[in-house]
This record gives sequence, C-alpha cells and structure tokens, in this order.
Amino acid sequence: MSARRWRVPRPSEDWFGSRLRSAAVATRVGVWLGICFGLAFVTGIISHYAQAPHQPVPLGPWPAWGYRVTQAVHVVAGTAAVPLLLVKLWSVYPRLFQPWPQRRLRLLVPVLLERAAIGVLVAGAILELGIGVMNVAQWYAWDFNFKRIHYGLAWVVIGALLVHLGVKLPLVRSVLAGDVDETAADRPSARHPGMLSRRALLRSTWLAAAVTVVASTTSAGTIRGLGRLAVLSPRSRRSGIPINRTARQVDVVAAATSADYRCEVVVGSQVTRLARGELAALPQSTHTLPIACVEGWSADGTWTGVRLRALLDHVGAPRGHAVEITSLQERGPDRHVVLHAPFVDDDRTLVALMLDGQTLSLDHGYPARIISPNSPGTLQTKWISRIEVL
Ligand SMILES: Nc1nc2c(c(=O)[nH]1)N[C@H]1C(S)=C(S)[C@@H](COP(=O)(O)O)O[C@H]1N2
Ligand SMILES: [Mo]
Repeated sequence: MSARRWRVPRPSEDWFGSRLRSAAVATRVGVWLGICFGLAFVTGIISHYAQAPHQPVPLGPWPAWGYRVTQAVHVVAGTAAVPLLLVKLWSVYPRLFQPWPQRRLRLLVPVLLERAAIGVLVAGAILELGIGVMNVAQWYAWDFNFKRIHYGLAWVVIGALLVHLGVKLPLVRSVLAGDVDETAADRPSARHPGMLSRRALLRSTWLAAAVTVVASTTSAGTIRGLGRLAVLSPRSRRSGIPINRTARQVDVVAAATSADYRCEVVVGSQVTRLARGELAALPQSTHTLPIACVEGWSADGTWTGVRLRALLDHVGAPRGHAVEITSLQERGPDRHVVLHAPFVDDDRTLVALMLDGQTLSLDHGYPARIISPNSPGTLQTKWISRIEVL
C-alpha cells in the first residue's frame, strides 16, 4: 500500500484574482452599511425605551406619528442592510485566507483582537439581520424571545462595529480620498478587472438595496396599491388595519363576547366595574391614529371611544399617574402593559369601542382596546379587562 497522503490544498488569498473584491468597493459599501446599522441602532433603542415599563424620562405623546416614523426608519435601514452586507462580505471574503503577519506575540495580539472583533461583527450582523427579517416575515421558526435577543445583539454588533471602524479609519479615509478604480490598496493577487466595473457593481448594490426596501417594508405596506409588493410583510397585503393576533389565537373569544364582560378600573382599593354599554354611554371622542407594529407595518385607523382620561376622572383617579392595562388574554407579553402618565393624560388616548365607524371587530380588540398617540403597537392593548392606576 502506498503511504502517500492526499492533501487538501490550503486556500489562499491568491485564489481571488478579481479587482472587484477590493478595499475600494468594501469601503464604499461599508459606509452605507454603517449608516444603516447606526440608524437601525438608534431607532431600535428608541423603540425599546418606548416599550419599557419604567422610564426615568417618559417619552411624550407628541407627535402622534413619531413612533411610526422611527419604526419605519428601523425596518427600512435593517432591510436595506441585507444586500449591502452580502456585497460587503463578498468583497472582503479573500481576507479570510490572508496569512498571519507576525509570529511574535506582542505583534500578534492586536491582530488577533481585530480579527476576533470582525468575527463577532460578521456573525452578529448576520444573526441580527436574519432574525429581524424573520420577525417582519412573521416566520417564527424557533421559540425564542425575539425582543431580548435582538436588543442584546444590537449592542454586541454596534460595539464590534465601533472597534472595526476605529481600526480601519486610516484605510477608510485614504480609500475614500481616491478614485473608486484606484488599485493602490488592492491585494497583490487582484489583477483581473472582473466581470463588470466597480462603478457598475456599486450601482447594482444600491439598486438591490432599494428594491429590497420597497419589497419588504412598512412604507410598502401602507402606501395604497404598493401593498401587494410587500412580500416580506404578509399582513400588510390585506385591506384595512392588519390583525396582529386574532381573538381565537389567544383564546379570548368566550370572555370577550360574554354578557358578564366588565372593564375594571382600579384606583387604590376602589374597583369600578363597567359593562361595555356603560362605557358607550360615557361621552365619546373620535381620533385618527396609527398602529405601528415592530413587525414592520403601520396603518391609520379612525377610532371612537371613551377618553382614558375621562374614564379615570369618572372614577375619581388623579392625573399624573401611569396605569397598567391588563387584557382578557391569559398568557403572553401583551397581557399586561404600562402606559405612562403623559399618554394616560393625553386627550387622544382612548378606550376605543369602534374603528372606522363600526363596532370594533373581535380581532381588533372587542369589547374595548387602548389606542394612544406616538405609541408602539404592542402598547395598544386589545380586549381590555382591567385598568389600574399605579
Ligand atoms: N391583548 C393583546 N393586545 C395586543 C396584542 C396582543 O397580542 N394581545 N398585540 C399588540 C400588537 S404587537 C400590535 S401591533 C397591535 C395590533 O393591533 P391590531 O391587531 O388591531 O392591528 O395590538 C397590540 N395589542
Ligand atoms: Mo406589534
């Protein structure tokens, strides 16, 4: 028997001869990727804060469309980042095989750290965008707490991104100062022009980002007629306000349609129980306000109901307090939410009984739901059972 061993050739940077895989392309795509990640991070933090049960400085109810806009920016920036990240990874891929420059530990440590940061950045960014897109597409393949993972990972990705940017800043500046076809910063093996020009590659990348945004987002879902293009946002394709979770899905049909239904309003030890007819007998107000969901859609509705503030006045509750809203729904994170004082006391915050002139449908929260301006969709509790002043 021959003792000869076959060796898999070691991949090397030299395998990649195209000039398209260059710092010139990676940097230009990276700038936009950085902008998208920055926007998504800031708007994500705003969204997280807006949903927090404890807010040292409460956000206010003005402007009514504020959360809707920050949420749209978040989803647009996140979806645009997907094709940008793919092109970016493609353009830097050969660097995975570059030789270690130094064997001396003192010189190796910074290189190791930088590569570790890039490893974290790449893995984190792929995961973060991946689960974000899955959430928009309402494809819950695994049972995990999306909000917590997406939020925690955002800090990891932004941290690694800042390290990466810090390390690369000199290169970024020199590359951006030169022409896109400049070859000075190229790998020595990158000598072939590639199948299209760098400019054409970049233009195709921007186009891909634009198409992804149109095909997937909130804006696509809410601009009339464009809804059909919202391939990633199935709920936006239906007419009217999408339904996030149906009454049947959360098992509230019996409780919501029962003749015994009462909405409890709790102030200290005093509990007032109101039937739907009693809520309807109080003075009614109508406001057009959006629902903006973190799953990437938003839609306006014209809501009619009792002002939450008027209801609290009716039972003698003082102003300036947050309230906890509880749903008939027995499980899930949407069962209890905290509505902060500026929202509670705003005249547009409603215990809504009607939508677009019709009795609220069971799936939109019958017998009564919360609607408040500049609020995340998750705080617009459906099937209210209890309102407790905190
Ligand atoms: N009780 C309850 N309220 C809820 C929810 C829920 O699952 N249960 N979903 C929330 C979310 S995430 C959104 S975006 C809105 C959607 O309201 P809609 O289904 O009427 O469009 O309801 C909110 N209120
Ligand atoms: Mo939502």
